[in-house]
Amino acid sequence: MNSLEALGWDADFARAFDSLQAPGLRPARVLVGHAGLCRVAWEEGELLADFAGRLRLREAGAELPVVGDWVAIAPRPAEGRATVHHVLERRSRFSRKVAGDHVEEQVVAANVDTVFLVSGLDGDHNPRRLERFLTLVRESGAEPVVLLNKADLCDAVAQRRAEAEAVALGLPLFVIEAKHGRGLEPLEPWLQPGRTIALLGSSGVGKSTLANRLLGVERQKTRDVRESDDRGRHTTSARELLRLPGGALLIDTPGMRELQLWDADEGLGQTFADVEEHAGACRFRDCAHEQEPGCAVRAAVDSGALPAARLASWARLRKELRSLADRQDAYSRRQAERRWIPIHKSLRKAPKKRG
Ligand SMILES: Nc1nc2c(ncn2[C@@H]2O[C@H](COP(=O)(O)OP(=O)(O)OP(=O)(O)O)[C@@H](O)[C@H]2O)c(=O)[nH]1
Ligand SMILES: [Mg+2]
Ligand SMILES: [Zn+2]
Repeated sequence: MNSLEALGWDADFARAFDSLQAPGLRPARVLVGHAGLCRVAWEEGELLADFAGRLRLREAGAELPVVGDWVAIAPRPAEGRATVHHVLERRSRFSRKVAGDHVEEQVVAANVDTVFLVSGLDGDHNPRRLERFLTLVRESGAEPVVLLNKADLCDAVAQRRAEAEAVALGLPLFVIEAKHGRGLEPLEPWLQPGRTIALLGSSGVGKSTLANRLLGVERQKTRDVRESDDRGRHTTSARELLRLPGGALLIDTPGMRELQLWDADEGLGQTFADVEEHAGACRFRDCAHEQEPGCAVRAAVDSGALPAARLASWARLRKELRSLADRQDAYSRRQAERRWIPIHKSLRKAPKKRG
């Protein structure tokens, strides 16, 4: 038996569920999602769920149930099965562009309260990558907490920490050693019962190692020391909602190699609040802070008030988002045209009116 509250249920989700007015359906939370199937937890245990017809349509795309989603199911407990009929509105969602050339949104996790953004203090540490991850997290609606892991492998912790703080702009930031369980006490406030935390960061930074520490058992497979040179491989492959002994819910994720942003203008603004602050004083409202006269951001860089690297990162990510938006427009146009074709055909086939 589960209580819905222990799974993260609250008044907002209850309201969303009630507004469906779907007699016979029950609320459940997605523990792990696969193509066309997911495992859910509901008040009476766990079920394997398929999707109702409406959700199987190709257009469903970003609306398909993913780990963390609250869904309305028609349970068939005797069979251990269920069918998902609705995905409740998401409080937060992690989206990225699907890998490759397709210009489509891929939602990878939903209803996450806090993200532990993990970065390795070994060779992996990179403030520019941290900016990219922060932009994604800010856009998602979840609260970011920055964790600098593997302190034992770094002999310049103070310096690395200062570099990360210059990018995190006041966000909670902690130095930890997941492998040895050191420095984890300050994470307590975020690990309250019913709260959902996702671990995010590049492959090999120690997300699953941290998950195991928090779980208190070696449940998640971690990269073997012997394989530690094998940078191309991801040890974790599925995103799964895990229940921690203290009652919090944790999603371990596979390190994302190709982290392409999706619609993250707001996330960018928040991540680069220092750039935005100066931008308010630019002469032109849509100033790109390049060659425009009266640019307060360039002036801030010249005077040393804003690090040049921050402006460069902002410009790089903004360019990426602009180009994505352009391709997205072209893509939706093509999709819209494609939808029209069958209609044209059927019009052609329609018998001519006699007149
Ligand atoms: N020295 C040291 N090694 C660590 C620490 N935390 C994790 N590691 C090691 O880092 C390696 C990678 O850890 P994982 O937990 O598998 O990394 P991950 O982020 O889950 O990787 P993916 O699942 O591929 O995304 C393992 O060999 C861990 O033992 C730490 O605090 N110190
Ligand atoms: Mg892992
Ligand atoms: Zn400007």
